[in-house]
This record gives sequence, structure tokens and C-alpha cells, in this order.
Amino acid sequence: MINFIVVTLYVNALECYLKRVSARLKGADVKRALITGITGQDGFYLATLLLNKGYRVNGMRQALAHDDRVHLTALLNDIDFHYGDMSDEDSLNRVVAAVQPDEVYNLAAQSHVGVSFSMPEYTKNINGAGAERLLRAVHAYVPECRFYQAGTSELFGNTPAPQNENSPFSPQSPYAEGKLSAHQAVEKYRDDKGLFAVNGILFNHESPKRGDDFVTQKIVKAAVAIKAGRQDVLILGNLDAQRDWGHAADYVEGMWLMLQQDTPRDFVLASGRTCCVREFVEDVFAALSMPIRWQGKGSDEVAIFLENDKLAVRISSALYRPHEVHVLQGDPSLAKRHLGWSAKTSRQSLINEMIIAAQE
Ligand code: G4F
Repeated sequence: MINFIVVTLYVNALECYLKRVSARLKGADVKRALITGITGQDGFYLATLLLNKGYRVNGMRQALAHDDRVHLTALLNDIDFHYGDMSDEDSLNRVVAAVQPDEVYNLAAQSHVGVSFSMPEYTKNINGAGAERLLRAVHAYVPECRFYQAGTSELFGNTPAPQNENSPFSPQSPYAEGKLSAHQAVEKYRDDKGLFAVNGILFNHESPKRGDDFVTQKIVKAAVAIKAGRQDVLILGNLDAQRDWGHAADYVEGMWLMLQQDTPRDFVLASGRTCCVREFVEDVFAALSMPIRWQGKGSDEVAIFLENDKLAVRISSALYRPHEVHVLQGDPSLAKRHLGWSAKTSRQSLINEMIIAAQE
């Protein structure tokens, strides 16, 4: 049985490799994708998916003092990189005209909701006006190209859960305001200018590639460090916020499926399940065999290790956001019906995978 699994894995890997080589050799008749924001978590998973499907993958990257392609180390020879920036319209025109993509995935963003309160103008410029600049470039140079916009469940704000494609938007942060204007720009280019452009309204999706400033990765890395004796305590903000957490690898498949449909349409991608930050913390410590109990209320709430009564978690009110989105829980039934998509990875599997990666 093990021999059979090993042979199957080898055959799959060989098949993916041959597709990549053939994509490089065939050139013109191979589909070309352009991914902005390729250096982030979703960029890694999407680039991997598209390379395995035989696409020629182009990635736009910013001109930075350091090389920010750490997630992409294994793919560097397979991706064509182009310098460009969502704030620089000329650079977007140049990249789009040079690549002549069949599909554009706009993943570039200032993606941290909390940070957006400190940098509202920058965030709205990149997340909102930047998306419109890219749409203009695509419409001007490759009007037959299909366009995916990375939308977000943050658009719903505090609209009651479960949220679906018809739920009203109510942005609560500069991040969500920027994303709302991108969402509307996609509608404008689709409805008024005939572009095949779609918004994927994605709920939270995580992985071992998640940035350290997002709560799931922060919790996992801190818990692993506490277990290893490298950290004393985990400090968090709002424990009551509820999020619908899935695995990024599942969500990029949904992005691709949206661009393979006959007609362009927006979809919610979500697991359909939600839990609060407090529960996520409990699950991570439990997975590490370090059970905790909670005591106290509000900013005085703490978690204590059952084993030795030591402090595990405390709250810093500096980590609370000026406006919070309280409950996000998506209804992915439209995506299930039309795309055959569903979030396959359970929260427990996601946590286990993140823990293993953090321990390496
Ligand atoms: O992990 P987060 O920072 O993700 P958030 O704000 O939900 O945004 C993520 O998901 C969105 C989709 O819904 C994306 F559009 C967005 O780009 C990003 O990927 O925070 C999750 C929750 C928040 O309610 C936050 O207040 O965790 C709460 N939280 C509590 N303590 C914390 C912390 N968040 C962070 N980042 N750090 C904390 O210490």
C-alpha cells in the first residue's frame, strides 16, 4: 500500500513538472496568468496551483531593499517576475502590456485591517484606487483578459451572519473602504465596459505561510515558543471577535474556478463555520497538550495553564481596533452550487499543519 502511495506521489510530481516544462517550451498557446501580490500567502498557493495546471505564471513585485520572495524560493525558476506597484499607473500599464495575460489575479493589497487605521490614505490608495488602475490597464491592453479581484468578508462589517452575496456591505475600516471601492470598480468594468471581471468575497483563510501579524499565526507561533520555553506569555486584543477560518490552499482553487465560468459573477468563499479568537487559542494550546482555563472579564481576562497555574494569555487594550467587525460567518452555498467549490480543510487540520510548520 505504502509503495502504491509513493509511486502515485512520484507520478503526480512528474506530471506537474512536465506541465511546467511544456508550458515554458510551448510559449504562445499556453495560458498566461499575471498575479499581483504574488509574494504573499495567497500568491504562493495560487502560483503553485496555476503552475501545476500548466500556466505560464507572471508575478508583479515591488522594488524593495530586500528580496520579499521567501515563500516562493522553490518556484523562482518557474515564475517570470516584473517590477510594478499598485500606486504607479505607468508601471501597471507596462507590466500588463508586456505580459499580455489571459487571466489577472489582483491579490496586491495592504492586507492588515488593524494597520489600515494607522495608514488610511496609503491603504485606500493601494486597495481601492490601485485595483481601478489595474482594471484600466487590463481594459486598455488586454480587454479579452479575465480579471479576479481579491475581495473580502470585511466588506460586510457588522451585517448579521451568515453573510452571502446579497448581504449589505458596511465597511468598518479604511481597509474595507478601499476594498469596497475596488469591488465597485470591478462591477463598473464588468457591467459598463464588458470586461470579464469578478469579485471573490473571501472569508479569512490561513496557512503556515500566513504573516506573523495575523492572529492565527501569532497564536500558533507564540504557543509553540511557549512550549519550547522561548516565550513567556501570549498577548492579544479582542478575544470575542468571531471569524470563519479556512485554509488558503482551498481558497485559491475557488479563485481559479471563478475565472473558468461562462459568465462573470461574484462569489463568497467561506467554510460556513465560525469561532471566536478565544476558542482558536484554546484549540491551539490543546493541540500542543497544554490545556488552559480562562478567568476574569474584558481587558482583565487571562488564560492560565491547567498543569501549573502559570499565565498563558493576557490582554493588551492597545491591540483592540478602533472599530471591530464582530461576527463573520460566510454562506458559501452559491459557490458550492455553481463552482462545485467547498472548503475542504477542517480548522483542526489547519491548526495542526500550522503547528508543525512553526515547530520546524
Ligand atoms: O487575523 P486578523 O488580523 O484578521 P482580520 O482582521 O479578520 O483580516 C483578515 O481577514 C480578512 C477577511 O475577513 C482579510 F480581508 C484581511 O486581509 C485579513 O486577511 O484578525 C482577526 C481577529 C480580529 O477581530 C482582531 O481584532 O482577531 C482579533 N485579534 C485579537 N488579538 C487580533 C489580535 N488580531 C491581530 N492581528 N493581532 C492580535 O493580537
